[in-house]
Amino acid sequence: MAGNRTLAIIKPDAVASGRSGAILAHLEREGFVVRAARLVRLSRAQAGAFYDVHRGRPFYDELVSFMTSGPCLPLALERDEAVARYRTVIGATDPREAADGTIRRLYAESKGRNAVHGSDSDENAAREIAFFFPESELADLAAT
Ligand code: IDP
Ligand code: MG
Repeated sequence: MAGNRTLAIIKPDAVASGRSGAILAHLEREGFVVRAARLVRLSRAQAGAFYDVHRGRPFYDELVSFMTSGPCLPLALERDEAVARYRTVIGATDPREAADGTIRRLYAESKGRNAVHGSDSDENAAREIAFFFPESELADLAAT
């Protein structure tokens, strides 16, 4: 079904500070179901390719360095209106601008080290999920 999946990444700051469990619990409380998960230490080439849309921006090198600084936890998540609902739950990119109770407000350190990634469209969600997970690794919820 279109529009029901998004790609989340619990970023290296949140994994290193032991917030992965709290963030995952927050997402599950908000109705997201985990279809796939993998702890991964990205190479510079992988992080650069994932964030290729930002290549040339002033924060690009900082972003690639941060995303390769330790393991991160990509998650393929499912619920209705997944992209829009997830963006609401995580809040604005800069935690100082994120609404009270959002994941970035609760757990992010700064605009760069901001705890979580989220897809920004259904098209990018499909591309980003495929970047980390072959379709065959997405758990079939109907079979559980
Ligand atoms: P998003 O993660 O809310 O979609 P984007 O604008 O797509 O935000 O930026 C991607 C990531 O790049 C952000 O989550 C953040 O980690 C980093 N980033 C964006 N803008 C800045 C900045 O001004 N300074 C440092 N890092 C930034
Ligand atoms: Mg973005």
